[in-house]
Amino acid sequence: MKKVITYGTFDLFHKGHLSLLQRAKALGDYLIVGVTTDHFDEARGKVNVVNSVIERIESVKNTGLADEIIVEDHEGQKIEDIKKYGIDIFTVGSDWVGTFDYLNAFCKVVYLERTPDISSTMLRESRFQIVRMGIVGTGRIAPRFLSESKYVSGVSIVAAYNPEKESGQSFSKQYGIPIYDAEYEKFLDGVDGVYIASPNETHCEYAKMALEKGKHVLCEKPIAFSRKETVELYSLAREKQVVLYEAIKTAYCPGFQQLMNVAQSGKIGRICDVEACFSRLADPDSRERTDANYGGAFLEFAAYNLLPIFKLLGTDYKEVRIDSIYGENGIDLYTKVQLIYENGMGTAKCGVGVKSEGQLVIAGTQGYILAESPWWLTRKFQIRYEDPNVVDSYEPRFQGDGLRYEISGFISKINGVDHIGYKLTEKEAEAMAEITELFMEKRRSRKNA
Ligand code: C2G
Repeated sequence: MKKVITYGTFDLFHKGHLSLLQRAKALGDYLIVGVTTDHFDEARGKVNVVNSVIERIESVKNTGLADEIIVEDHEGQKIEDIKKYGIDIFTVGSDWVGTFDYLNAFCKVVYLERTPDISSTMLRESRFQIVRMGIVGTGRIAPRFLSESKYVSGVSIVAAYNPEKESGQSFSKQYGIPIYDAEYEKFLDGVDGVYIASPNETHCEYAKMALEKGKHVLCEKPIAFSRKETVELYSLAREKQVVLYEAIKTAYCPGFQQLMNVAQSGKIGRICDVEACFSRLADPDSRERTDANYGGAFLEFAAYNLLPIFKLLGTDYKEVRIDSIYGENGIDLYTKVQLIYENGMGTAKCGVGVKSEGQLVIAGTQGYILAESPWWLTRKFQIRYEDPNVVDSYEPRFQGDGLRYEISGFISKINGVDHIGYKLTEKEAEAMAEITELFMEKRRSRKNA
């Protein structure tokens, strides 16, 4: 009996998939189809699959062509499967020519001609209209946003806005963005949504104006400096039926979600303490080190550090204490936020002029999780126990610089694929704004004293 194996995502199952399975089946007597898990797809950079793994398996099953269906959830599995199932032929579409030649050492590799003019990407784009996005602010992160958005289907960057004509124009030219505007209202008319990456103090106003015009908003942190403004922005978004997302990229990284899930799985017992630190010694002439009103360590890093605390201990803290070490110019070089809960505690340490170990430690009654720097991208983490010889290591894959996950989350929410926006909830964003407000008040009153 000749055994054939093939793999795929099979999202929005189409005639290209069907034809491939028919020809794969005809290559032998027994066909095994490996359907990728969501996690594996995310790990290999396919970030906006529409159908769930159950639905995708169902589509393959409905063809009646597969004698056996398995799931593919990690790299290296293909070799394992070939050995395990005694496979004679591995086959896949011609878009992969060359990639799987290494499997020739284990079985025969056949690339089947890909069906022209049909793909899941095309279907996703026709089913969901392409979201035309505009970039507000053309500074440091804008180019990263542009290059990362290329990995997300269903989004196109069509316009840029910057009140400073010269830098905005040269940015648009350099990156081939069709429309440039120095007038915000006009700029908004040409887009479905905006990515706000302008200076911190302008976020709230730009977001508000965009929401009022019924535009989706992905806004860099902090979205606003007070709880009230944040609540207002979210309720405006709800009223206008558009999506408002705060761009805290860690929240959308697949590894970070896995870390949160592992932490809550009971493996370390009850979670008692969450300690997160993120510091980067910024250039003394940079905005972070010189802008006494809107620069400093807290505004730069607190959102990342508070995220795991809120996710694991909730937003109903009992007490909060914020302490800073200030530079001569009044910016906070280092800020520590301590949150006390009924049954736990959290610490967030942020630095732009003080360096410390950038790690996330989650302490529980049975053990602890250690995610080393850069934990905010979460490429790896470990569970450690009393017995130092027992260590569980995790290495979630991570592509690019993480922005693609955030962009994809935003687009999925617009398309109604992610209904709840659980990766960063409104409640969490509001709790962050509450702490931000306290911090800003403290810094202001110190300045005035
Ligand atoms: N396919 C095809 N014609 C198309 C589209 C897809 O023949 N017009 C084939 C692909 O080449 C692949 C299969 O259908 O063999 C499934 O395609 P996808 O769902 O896009 O999965 P893919 O990302 O190609 O995964 O481990 C997974 C494998 O590497 C393949």
